[in-house]
Amino acid sequence: MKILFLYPNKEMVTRAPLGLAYMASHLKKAGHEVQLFDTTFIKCGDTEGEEALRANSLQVVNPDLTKYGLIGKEANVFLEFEKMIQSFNPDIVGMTAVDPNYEFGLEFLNFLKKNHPNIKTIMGGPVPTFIPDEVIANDCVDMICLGEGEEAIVELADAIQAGKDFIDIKNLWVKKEGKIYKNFLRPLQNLDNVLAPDTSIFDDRHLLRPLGGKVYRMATIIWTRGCLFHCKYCANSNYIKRYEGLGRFYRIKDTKLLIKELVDAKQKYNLEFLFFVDDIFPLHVPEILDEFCRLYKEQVDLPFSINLQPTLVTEEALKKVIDAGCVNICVGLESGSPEIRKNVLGRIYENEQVVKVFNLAHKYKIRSSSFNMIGLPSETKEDIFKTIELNRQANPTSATLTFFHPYRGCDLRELCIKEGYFNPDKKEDHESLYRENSNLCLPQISNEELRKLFNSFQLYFKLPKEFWPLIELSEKEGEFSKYLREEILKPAFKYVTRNEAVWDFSKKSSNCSNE
Ligand code: B12
Ligand code: SF4
Repeated sequence: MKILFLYPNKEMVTRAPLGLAYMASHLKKAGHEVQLFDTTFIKCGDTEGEEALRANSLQVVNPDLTKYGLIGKEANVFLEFEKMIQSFNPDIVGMTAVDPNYEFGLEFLNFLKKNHPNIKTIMGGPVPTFIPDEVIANDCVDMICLGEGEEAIVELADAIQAGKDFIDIKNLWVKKEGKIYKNFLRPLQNLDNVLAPDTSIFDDRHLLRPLGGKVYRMATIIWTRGCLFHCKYCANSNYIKRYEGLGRFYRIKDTKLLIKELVDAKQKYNLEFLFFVDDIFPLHVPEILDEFCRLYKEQVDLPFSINLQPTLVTEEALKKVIDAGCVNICVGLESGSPEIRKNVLGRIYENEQVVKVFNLAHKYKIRSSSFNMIGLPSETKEDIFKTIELNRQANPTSATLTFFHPYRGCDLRELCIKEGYFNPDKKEDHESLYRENSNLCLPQISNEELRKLFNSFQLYFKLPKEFWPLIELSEKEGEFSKYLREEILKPAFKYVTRNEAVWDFSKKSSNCSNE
């Protein structure tokens, strides 16, 4: 069987979607052929790439990424797709969908069905998992996969190849002769049986990522699956409900298997850096952490980054990972208001806990980044200033900021629809705008106010408070504001952050080039 995966990604959001890579490994092992059509490096519209948007709002200072070939090719993306279909001639086209690429992806499946009605289509990922009825109702979608796909896609390919019926494969909903067969979910995967992801299906440029002012050959790694928390702005709150009774949601792959995968990947892709994107890096499981740190140092020995939940961090555990090579931590600070965290986000911790984690990063001289959101239900301007204040206290190297959007699967989506903050039927390209604009209509704060605070966030965060009246002045319309921002505030910001901007993780001893 020939399976063509489709990644209808908005331009320049690099980092390969590992779900497809895991399925590619399993399909290839079962003797099937796999290729990928990926739109990341083709110009698909006027939206700027993710890194350009982060740089525009002063969140990062990046080198010239075009020098690394990180640029969208000028081409008709549908003609490129058609060329791929003609040359590979797949039996199945399988698309992965997160909210921002769902509508865009449907355009490809519609195009495909018009020109090649016999090719079977299947969609997987968070979108079909959370709104299966809506997705399967599209004429261009023959099947959907709910939840994990490794076993289901192999069973499907095997069955089609053998000429067998495939209406009863667990995790799949299958359309046949006007009827939809809705199968149950299978138990959650034992991660020790999941093969290493085959990332060779992706363009090599997905490995090129800027961090701290330099570009590295950096792989995205996921060691665990699931999470222990139920934050209301995260899809995990509903994944947990879907998987009830089907096994433990938070799973950790055997450390030795993981290390073997990392050693192989380091060699195969000439990697310089590993970026662990686990929802929860297992810092809280001492025996597993000890084994990981020992084997990682002995066998992998690359600088790495992890995501941390502040309540799970102890100095002892963090020191262990730092000794093993961790040079960057990303911590979900999200909001500086304890009330918003508790009542809106369902994320309960004290401000002091967050500050403590960043103080540890400073103590051990590693880079740190906070994740923050603005534009939350019931969040006022004062609350946003609490987020700025907490970042000032914690003083991460960088503070990533996005507009909150109620993605499908998160509990807050229902609230936002019920309260009229968000109209899910408005067909706009809104889900991809989380770095540019809020798509909510909140009674307590206008979108214009939010945009201004978004644009000034980094200035309020990094500049001395004496500058704050000037920052506020610069938020007004007009030439003087422009002058203030470009000629006074930005140079001052550059001056203050000059020691923080450039890190060199290729050097073993010292990380920050200015130290
Ligand atoms: C790494 C990551 C990223 C990376 C890489 C993106 C990527 N496309 O993978 C970056 C940082 C770029 C990113 C960006 C964004 N992300 Co993100 N990301 C993740 C994260 C943490 C891990 C993804 C992963 O590798 N999972 C492990 C693999 C094995 O699982 P999987 O991807 O779900 O795939 C399995 C199944 O879904 C299924 N499957 C998937 N596709 C297909 C296709 C077929 C044909 C079949 C049969 C099955 C199938 O089989 C796979 C194997 O079991 C997840 C959270 C999570 N834990 O999954 C969020 C997550 C996917 N991201 C999310 C969001 C919202 C975003 C952003 C919009 C930004 C934001 N505000 O956070 C952007 C979107 C950009 C984009 N184009 O993808 C949400 C999606 C919610 C939704 N309703 O769409 C998630 C679920 C986070 C959350 N918990 O809420 N993300
Ligand atoms: S936001 Fe993070 S900690 Fe909270 S449920 Fe999602 S992955 Fe877990």
